[in-house]
Amino acid sequence: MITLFQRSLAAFILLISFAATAQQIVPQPQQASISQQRFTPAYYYKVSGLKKDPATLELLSTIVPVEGKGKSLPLKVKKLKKEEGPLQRSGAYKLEVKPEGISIEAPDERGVFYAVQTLSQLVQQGADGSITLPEATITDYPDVAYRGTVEGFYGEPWSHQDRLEQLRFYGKLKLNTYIYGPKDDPYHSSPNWRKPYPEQEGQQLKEVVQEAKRNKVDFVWAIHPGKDIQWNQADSSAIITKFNQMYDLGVRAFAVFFDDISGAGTDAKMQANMLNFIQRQFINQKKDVAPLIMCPTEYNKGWANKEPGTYLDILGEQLDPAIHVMWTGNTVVHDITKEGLEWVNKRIQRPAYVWWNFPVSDYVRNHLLMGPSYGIDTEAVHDMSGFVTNPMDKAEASKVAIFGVALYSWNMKTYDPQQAWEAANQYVMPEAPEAFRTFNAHNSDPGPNGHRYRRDESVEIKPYIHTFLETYRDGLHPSVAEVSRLKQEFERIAKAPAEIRSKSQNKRLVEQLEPWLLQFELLGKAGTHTLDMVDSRINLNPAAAWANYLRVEAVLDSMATVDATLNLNPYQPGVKTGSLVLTPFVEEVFKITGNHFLGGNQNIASADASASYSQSQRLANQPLLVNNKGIAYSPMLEVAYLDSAEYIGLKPSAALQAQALYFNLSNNDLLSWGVFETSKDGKVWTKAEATAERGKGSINLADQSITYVRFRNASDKRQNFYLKEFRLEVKPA
Ligand code: 14T
Repeated sequence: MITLFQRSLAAFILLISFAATAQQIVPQPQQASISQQRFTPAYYYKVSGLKKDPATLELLSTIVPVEGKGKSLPLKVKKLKKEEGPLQRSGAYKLEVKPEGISIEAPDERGVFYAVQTLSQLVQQGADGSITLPEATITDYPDVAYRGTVEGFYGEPWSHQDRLEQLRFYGKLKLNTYIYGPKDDPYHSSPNWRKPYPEQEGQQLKEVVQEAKRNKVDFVWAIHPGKDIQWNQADSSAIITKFNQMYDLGVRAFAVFFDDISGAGTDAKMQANMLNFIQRQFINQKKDVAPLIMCPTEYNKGWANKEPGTYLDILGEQLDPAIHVMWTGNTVVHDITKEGLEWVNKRIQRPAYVWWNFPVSDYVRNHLLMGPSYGIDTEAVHDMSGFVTNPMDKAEASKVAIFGVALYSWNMKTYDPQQAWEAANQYVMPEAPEAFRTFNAHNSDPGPNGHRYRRDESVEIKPYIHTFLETYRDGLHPSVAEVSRLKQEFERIAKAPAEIRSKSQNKRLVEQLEPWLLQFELLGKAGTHTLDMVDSRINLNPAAAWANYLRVEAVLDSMATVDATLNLNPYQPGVKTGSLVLTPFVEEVFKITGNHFLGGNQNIASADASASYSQSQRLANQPLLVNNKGIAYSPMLEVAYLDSAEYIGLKPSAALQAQALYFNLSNNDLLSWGVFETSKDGKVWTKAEATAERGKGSINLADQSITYVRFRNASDKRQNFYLKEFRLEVKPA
């Protein structure tokens, strides 16, 4: 028999091992044995073998004590002896942590730096500043040689500060590549690719290059000359000259992009000639620059000429084998599959350098892409030479997706998109991980778009939403349990933005999210009111249901205002949140409930409109205002008219009882040509006695249980008036 004590002991042990896994190394090392027990280093560490790399030494000094008097422990850094296999890769390392000392072996400085980054994740600091370490033996190396990002989107390029912070982030996650190619930098592309950067821009790029070096990231400067390139000696020299200028700023890695161009620049032979020329005249001449990278014009299968011997085959045959060729997959924005890569690799005769167009949002600028990095094949390790993601213009917000790419490209076999995303939420916003997770879970799908690229969103809540809607659409009440499950989520949503704003230390991230935080908070409120509304109906409390209906309407109005006034770009202006599941849910439940109160059916676009009752087309199209003052036509500025026998009226459903009609039609002899009438069924009409002063007055309708009210032109000719007020005061039945 298992005693309660045994059970809680088991739970306790489970908790410990969970805590241990929770502080795993990211990205996951290839081989690691890390002890559960921790020790406190007895003395400071005497470092040897790091003289030539002051940046890494400085980093190390922030992790373990490296200065002191008297006894010390050894921390030995050694060049990894001619070892075969993956440990020869740039960034590989062996790290051994023992109470007697620490040893690091690596084939290059990047490997040493990565060992120190791993060490920084092993170390724990007590409140008193003392540190502990676990015994550990780690053998680690990257799966993909080039890993990182390509700042390759259209729109406002990242800021200087954003870039510096990104590079520090990459260093920690063992990403080694940042390709610089913002489409809207005029010195990267036309018109100014031939010109040197102005003093200030050049200076800033120099700083970025320095920060990249400190973090062992290759800063790859890309040129985009294809829009107006001339295939002549002058433009070949212009590229070399520009590359030399960038070399003088410290750049040691280069790329040439031929994407998104038309005309003469798209010629494969000319491109290959030019690139081979750069390879000979520049890359091979400098002894210290990384392999050249090119982005082809036909950079995805959808755009590729499939005829043998065409564009991609020409590059494959003619391009110097040392040059890397980028590839976005089967379409511009697509999952990355092994089969897809095999297809292109055959043609370009080398493993493609993947340019993954996620989480870039330049084609859906009203959305954020905060979901997991999934749809990248974990079997494709041998089919790619590099893997970079094209991020959002919001650098900080892109960290969630980039984190996933770091884990994927370092250790592909163990990559799990969901796990990586959970860890990313923690890593990117440690002060409010749950709120951030909630936000990200409902801000991931780009919405309908030209690339037909969609992402999961609101995955956990989706099944509940579906059963709820199926019931509610049939005019039935969802279960109380269902309502409260959904309400819980919307309450979480309503609270998340305030928590993120108040707790996150990352002000830049919060700033980039802000329009969406605002919208998300409103969505939380709209959803909460929506479920209160349904709850009131389940509890047969129509007055509360109506009050909540009006609250939902008010919040949806605010959401429309946010969407219409923030993030005003000319492409996809506005702010969409929860757009795949939650916002449509709120809107549909609102509409169904509107139909219940106001009449009409779901074929009519807006429930409000279905309450209007008027056969003059112009008046029937006039929008209605529904609020706690009742149901009213929104006032018209221009002259309104009714032809003989035409009418203007309102017909809420039986769920609302008419209390009084308030009218102001601003016509001196209104009652000489027109008549107010009421009806229960829209067939039999009764004249309602009214008095009016200059066309203004009211009619008491309480206790008559009527649903139709109208004002009819009883004369034989057209009559003009002003629609200043036509409002039915209502009460839920
Ligand atoms: F170079 C390519 F690999 C590439 O993806 N180019 C652009 C890229 O800069 C952009 O951020 C991305 C996402 O919008 O798609 C490419 O740009 C396009 C794609 C189109 F389908 C530009 C126009 C298009 F019609």
